[in-house]
Amino acid sequence: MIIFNKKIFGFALAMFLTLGLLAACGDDGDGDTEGDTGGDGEGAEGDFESQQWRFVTEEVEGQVQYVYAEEFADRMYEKTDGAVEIDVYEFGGLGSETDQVDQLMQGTVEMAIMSPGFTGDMVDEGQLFALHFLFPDDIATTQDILNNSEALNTDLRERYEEHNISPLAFWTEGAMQWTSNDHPLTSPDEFENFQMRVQTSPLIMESYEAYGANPQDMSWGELYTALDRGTVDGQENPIFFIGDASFHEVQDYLTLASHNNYVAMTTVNTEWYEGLDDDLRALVDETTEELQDWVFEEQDRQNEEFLTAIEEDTDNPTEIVELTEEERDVFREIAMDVREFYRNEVSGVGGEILDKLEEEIAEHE
Ligand code: 6CS
Repeated sequence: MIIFNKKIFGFALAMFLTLGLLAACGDDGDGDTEGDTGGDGEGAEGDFESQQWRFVTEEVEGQVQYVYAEEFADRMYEKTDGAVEIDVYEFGGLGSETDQVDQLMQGTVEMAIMSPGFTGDMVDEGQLFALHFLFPDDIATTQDILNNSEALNTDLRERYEEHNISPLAFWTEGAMQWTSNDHPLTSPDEFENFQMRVQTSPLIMESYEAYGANPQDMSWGELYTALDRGTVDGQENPIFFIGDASFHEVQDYLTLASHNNYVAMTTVNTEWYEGLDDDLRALVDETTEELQDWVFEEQDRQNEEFLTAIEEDTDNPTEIVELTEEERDVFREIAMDVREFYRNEVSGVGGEILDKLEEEIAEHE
C-alpha cells in the first residue's frame, strides 16, 4: 500500500509539474525551449549540436522501461560528449499510455517505450502480440526471435511507420502471469464471468472472451484501486510489474500461466528520426541494439527479485499456483481459434505478417 501511494503521488506530481511546464511555451523543465530539439547551431559539443530530446515510458522509476530509458539517455550523453541530453519521463508525467502514443505520433516527444497493447485501435497487425501461446516458452529464444524477425523488424515496422512511429526494437519484459481473488485461474471455467482488466487492444479482449471472461480495458494507473474495490477481478502482467505495482497486495492468487510474453517496443517519431544527421541516427541505432542484451538481463533480474518479494511478503500473502502442461494445453487449444480470428477479422493483410512470424518461430524451434 505504501509503495502504491508513493507511486500514485509521484504520477500526480509529475503530471502536474510537466503539463504545467509544457503549457508554458514548450519549456522542458530546465530552461531550454522546444526549439532546441534538433539543434540550433549554438553550444555544439564535439561533433554534435547540443540538443534535448524527450523519452517517455509507460512505467515508473526503477521499473524496466524506465531504467531502460535512463540507460539509453546516459549512453547517448556519453557518446556525444554531452551534446545530446535526453529527459526521461515516467508514466503519468505526460498522461496515460494512449496519450503517449499520440504524443509520439505528433512529435511532442521524440522517443517512447510503447506496448503494442495500447496501439490496437491504430495498427491492426500490432495486435498479434496479444495472441496467447505464440512465442516459445523459453524466454531467451523468444528474445532472439524478437531481435531477428523480419516479420516484426521490417514488415510490422512499416505498418507503424504509416502512423509516423518507428519501432526500432522489440524486447520482452517477461512472461505474463494472472492474478485473481477467490480462486486461481487454472481452467477456462474459472474465467467464466471473470472481470479481467486488459490493455486497449480489441484482440486482447477477444482472447479473454474466448475463455469466458468479461474483459475491461483501463490504464494501469487505475488498476490497483480497481482490483482493491472489486471493479475488476484480475489482470495479467509480468511478475516484476505485479510486485512493484503492489497488485499482489489486493489479490489472493498468482497463477503462473506464462500464456504470453510482455513485449515492449523502443519507438521514435519517424519524421524526426529520419531527419537526424546520419551519424547521430547511427548512434541511436547502435545504442538501441546494445540495449537488447542489457534489458534482457534487467527484466530477468527484476522478475526474479519480485517473485521472491511476493513469496516473502507475509503481510500480504499470495498463493502461487503454477499451471501444469495439461492445464496450459486447454487454454492453448482455445487460443488457437483466436489466432484464426486474428487472420480473418483483424489483420488488414490476411495474416501475412503472422504467417511469416510463425515460420520464423518454427525455424527457432
Ligand atoms: O499493464 C500495463 O498496462 C503495464 N504493464 C507493464 C509491464 N508495463 C507498462 C504497462 O502500461
